[in-house]
Amino acid sequence: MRIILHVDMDCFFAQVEERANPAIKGIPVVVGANPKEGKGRGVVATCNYEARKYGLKSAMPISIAWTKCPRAVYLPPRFELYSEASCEVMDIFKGFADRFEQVSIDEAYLDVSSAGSYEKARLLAQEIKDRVKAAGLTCSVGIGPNKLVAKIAAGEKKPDGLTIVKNEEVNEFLNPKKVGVIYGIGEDLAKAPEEVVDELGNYGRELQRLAKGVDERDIIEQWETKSIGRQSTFDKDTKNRKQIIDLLDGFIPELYRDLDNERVMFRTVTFKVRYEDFETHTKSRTLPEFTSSIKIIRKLTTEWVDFALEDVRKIRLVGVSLHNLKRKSLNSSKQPQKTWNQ
Ligand code: TTP
Ligand code: MG
Repeated sequence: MRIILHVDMDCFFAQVEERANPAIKGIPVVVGANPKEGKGRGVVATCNYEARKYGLKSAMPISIAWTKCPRAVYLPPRFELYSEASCEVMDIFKGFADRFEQVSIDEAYLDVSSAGSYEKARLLAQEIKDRVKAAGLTCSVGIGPNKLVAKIAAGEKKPDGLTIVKNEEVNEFLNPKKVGVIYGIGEDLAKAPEEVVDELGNYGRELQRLAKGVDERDIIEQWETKSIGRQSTFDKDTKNRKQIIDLLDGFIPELYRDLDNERVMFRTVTFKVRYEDFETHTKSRTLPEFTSSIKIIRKLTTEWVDFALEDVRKIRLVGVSLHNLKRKSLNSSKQPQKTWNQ
């Protein structure tokens, strides 16, 4: 049996701001453009549930938000902070999934089929919610037989919700939903006669299946960086120490750039050497702490080159790779936030 879980963080940017500054918890918080006392252009990115009571919502012009709720705290977005919090919660979700697909900064699908039953999946969802809460945030979870149903279920009770729709409950759950909830389709199409659907071609048939809650779309797992490395073969086998060290030194800026692009630190450095007869050896060192220091790479590889040169054979190839990677914390919560109000 296929069981899909969809998690969506509640009022994401706003609650990350609340976590960074608990003093604004409980009062309306709006993240978005500068309201300039009602003259501001631009829109609301999101707002917390207190602000939603005043009719504020994502994408609303900030000037309208201001007329509806001038006493809210208006904050400029701090994307680094949200992206850091996103990594934090995605790491939690991943730990519970057979397969995992992040769909936006604050939502993900988890294939939890191996739980075996909806009861077990509920326990899993509760555990996810507890872990997220321990990190100071809340999320809403939907569980269903496919992505579509799980996603709609996650939106059913917000904030801090948990909704389960089993196979046999799908029709009952989807039928009363307004056209629009099911990606702009719905009841009408679910009941449309064959000929009408045929008129629409393959896309129409796919839409009708979705409208009936039938969704076979798979979880698409992202490729994850497991290691970063470079290796190169010499034009001619060599025992020249300088030539070998120069080649390895040439890798260092590239490794550094990869670490930076992936925003990761490493703990294990591996050196690879292949001799002229193709015999290949590797040596690894795991450091006491994660680091992004490239100095340590140079120090270790130099040591290993000297060791490799003790062998009588010439060297054909050398490589260095970094494993045991961990996402870097940006520490952006330490940067002070200013409100638009001040
Ligand atoms: P959503 O998950 O759509 O909204 P949300 O998390 O703020 O609120 P909900 O509790 O209803 O899930 O979007 C996630 C984040 O994406 C949101 O916090 C801010 C950003 N966003 C925008 O910047 N503009 C938009 O129009 C929307 C919809 C979201
Ligand atoms: Mg959300």
